[in-house]
Formats: sequence, C-alpha cells, structure tokens
Amino acid sequence: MVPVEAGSFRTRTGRMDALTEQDVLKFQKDGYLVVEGLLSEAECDSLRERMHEIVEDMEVPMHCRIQFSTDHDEQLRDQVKGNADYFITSGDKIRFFFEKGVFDEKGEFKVPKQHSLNKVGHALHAYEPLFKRVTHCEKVQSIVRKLGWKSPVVLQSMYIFKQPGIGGEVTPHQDATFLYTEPLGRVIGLWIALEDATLDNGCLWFIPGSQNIGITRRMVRTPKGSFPLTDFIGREPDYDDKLFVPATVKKGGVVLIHGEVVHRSAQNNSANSRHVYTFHIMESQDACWSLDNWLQPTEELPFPLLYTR
Ligand SMILES: O=C(O)CCC(=O)C(=O)O
Repeated sequence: MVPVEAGSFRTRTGRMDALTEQDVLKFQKDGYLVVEGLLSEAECDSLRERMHEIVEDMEVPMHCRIQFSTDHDEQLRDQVKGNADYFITSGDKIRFFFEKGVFDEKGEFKVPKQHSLNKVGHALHAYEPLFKRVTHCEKVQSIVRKLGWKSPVVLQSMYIFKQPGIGGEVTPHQDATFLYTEPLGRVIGLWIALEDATLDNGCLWFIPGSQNIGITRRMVRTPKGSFPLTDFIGREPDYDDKLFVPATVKKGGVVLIHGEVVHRSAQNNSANSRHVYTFHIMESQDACWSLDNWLQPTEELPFPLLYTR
C-alpha cells in the first residue's frame, strides 16, 4: 500500500501546500476549482487495484442488477420495488450500480464484469481502508480548512468508472438536488481523477458562477410506505450548451465542486476509461441536513467528521 501524504501539490495558480487565497476566491467565483497533484500516480494505482479486487469479488443479487441513470424520467421509471430499495439503503454500504445494457434478459453479464459498472457507492470512505485514508488525508483536510470549514462531515463516497465506449452521460445537475441542506452552500464534492480526465473520455463540464442561482430541483423521499421511494420536486431547466466549460484534470488531481454549481459529463466514446474516486462533505456547523434527502446517517454509520486532528 502506498502512503497518501507524499510530496506537495499544485493548483493551476502555483505550487503550495494547500490552496492560495487566489484559489479560494476562484472557487467562490466559479463554483469549482481544479487542483492538480493531490495524489501520486502510485496512490491512484493502489485505489484502482483495490477497486479491481472489489469488483472481482462482487456478488449482486439478480433483482439488484440495476442500471444507474441521472436522467429525471429514467430514474423514476427504473424504480421497481427491490432495486429502488437497493439504492436507497446503500448510504452505509458498498453497492454496485451498472451501465445500461450490460445484462441479458436472464440477468447474466453480456460484457466482462470489470467493464459493466457505472459506479460503486456509497460508503467506501467508511469501510475500505485505502479509500478512508485518502478521504481523511492531510492534503484533503488542509484544502477544506483553507476554505474556512470548521466541522465538516463526510456524507457519501463513490467510485465512478466511465467505462470506455459505454460510460454513460451524466446530465446537467446540481449536487444539492440530492444532498440538500439548510441553508444551501454547505456541501462540496471532491472529485479525484484516478486517470487523466480529458475531453475524449468524459471530463466534467461546469457553468461557472451557476452556484449563485439557487436550486431548481430536489430529490425527496416520499412518505413512508409509499412507492416510488423517491420523487423529484421541480425540473432541471434546459441549459444552453454554450455556457458549459470543460474541467480537464490529470491523474491524481482533484476537482472541488460547489453543491449548487451546475455540471455534467458526456458519454465516454473513447477507448479509455476515466476512473474517479469522489466524496461529498457538509459543513455541519450551523447547517441542517434535510430529513427528506434519500441519504440519511444511520446507527451503523453516522456521518464521520472529516478532520482527524
Ligand atoms: O463523474 C461524473 O461523470 C459525474 C460526477 C458528478 O456529477 C458528481 O459527482 O456530482
């Protein structure tokens, strides 16, 4: 296993230990920030190797072989009992979500299983030691402290594959749609590229400054005993494609994502995968986590504090 504290890291505005004032201002202005060199190549490879083992060992019941979609209508349509439950109870587990069309009518894999997954979520940060170490590493803590956060907690984590050829589009959204707090502005995603994220393999695209327009859609739990288990309030507007700018990042870099900034990623039509490890944190001081969110802390896994010192 490779240590996760080696070396200094670098933003696009210079070399330093954490973020500069300039970086913080850029993040506040644009709603996202690319920071190169959070992890070394070897650290990225260790995470990828561990995920390879997890996928080799995965066992997914037939009724849980579900595809993951960020499309509003597809999400509602795909909620059949059993698999909706598999998603909504995944906050304190390590579960598997697949790309479209990877199973035949009997539920058997049509593609090699290492190439079938859209993502694994949502508690790698709690149960997988290597992912836990990266989540709480000095550099991450230093970035978040520089943003002025006093008492951040880790909400969820995901490993996203963006498989070559079939890695699906992620439609424009704001993370606060799914991770709602009062007041807003208390959630950030840290999206760590474990391979170069490029224009060809489906890097993130952002509408800079869009974190200031409020949110247009919320995913909420429906009342206990009803079905589907979640619903949406509001709709995502049709954003002008020309407003989006790409955020390419090299292997080992991290993209900071404000909870309200509008972002998306395209289908990966290239021959290369685009693996990332991403997790979301919330500033818990003076903020309320919505009981309507799909994700809830559990007895098994309360949201852990990010800072360890
Ligand atoms: O990895 C991607 O393509 C999209 C991830 C994303 O939108 C998110 O984590 O909020």
